[in-house]
Amino acid sequence: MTRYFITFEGGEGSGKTTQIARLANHLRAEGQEVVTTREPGGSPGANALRHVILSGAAERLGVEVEAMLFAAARADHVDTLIRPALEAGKIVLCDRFHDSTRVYQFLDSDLDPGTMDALERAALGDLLPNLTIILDVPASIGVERARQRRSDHSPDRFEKEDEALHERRRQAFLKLAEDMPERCVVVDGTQDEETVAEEIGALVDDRLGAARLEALGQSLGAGKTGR
Ligand code: Z5A
Repeated sequence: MTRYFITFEGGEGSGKTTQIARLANHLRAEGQEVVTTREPGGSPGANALRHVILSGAAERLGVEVEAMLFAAARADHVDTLIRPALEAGKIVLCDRFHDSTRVYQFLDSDLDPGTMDALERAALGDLLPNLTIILDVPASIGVERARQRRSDHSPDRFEKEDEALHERRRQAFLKLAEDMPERCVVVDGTQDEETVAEEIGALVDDRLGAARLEALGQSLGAGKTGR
């Protein structure tokens, strides 16, 4: 059993939901226990907040309150679903996580970065993803994909925003990857679905192999010192 936490990030329509489903199938076929989830939401408490946030009901309260609501939803999600699944040795795949708050709430806002750090500490404690896959597509492609898929419902609070802002967010995700190359890997989401899935499957197999070797090394080391 390999306890491992993978988050997927990127703009809307970048293919996160599609690729999480494909990666879950790939890992389950290898015999792994996998939990898939998403933010905002993923637990009953967080799902109640998802509706408040995406309907736009909280928008007039300002970006700081919205950031707090995302953090409150995340704290419930981490405590009731993510941490228990990891402690049970499962692999958790999560559609968006704390990097989305960094990009969506803190980019272009005059919020104090100290607020962001405090909210992250409160929601995450010492939990960080082992791997973050950033699906990169130009905003024009992502927005168009989301628009086509949406034919039967009106755009939510974030889908209404203009393409230039979505493009700035894309650049902010790329900057996160540049700043944290160990944790964040950028995958070209403009490739066809199958090619993206193969690239992600190979990347995750590699990382899981390395994590198992490291865990084995640690247990052998502990065995030696325990003698
Ligand atoms: N938000 C925030 O502000 N702060 C936070 O802390 C968090 C979130 C956690 C949640 O929206 C919103 O909350 C989000 C940020 C904000 N808003 N925005 N923008 P959501 O959960 O409703 O949706 P989303 O996260 O933005 O994802 P999405 O729009 O559902 O897209 P996706 O999951 O990345 O893509 P998809 O559903 O897999 O694919 C979209 C379409 O493209 C679909 O028809 C696919 O069949 C198609 N597709 C997928 N892959 C391909 C390829 N490779 N080629 C062609 N077509 C493809």
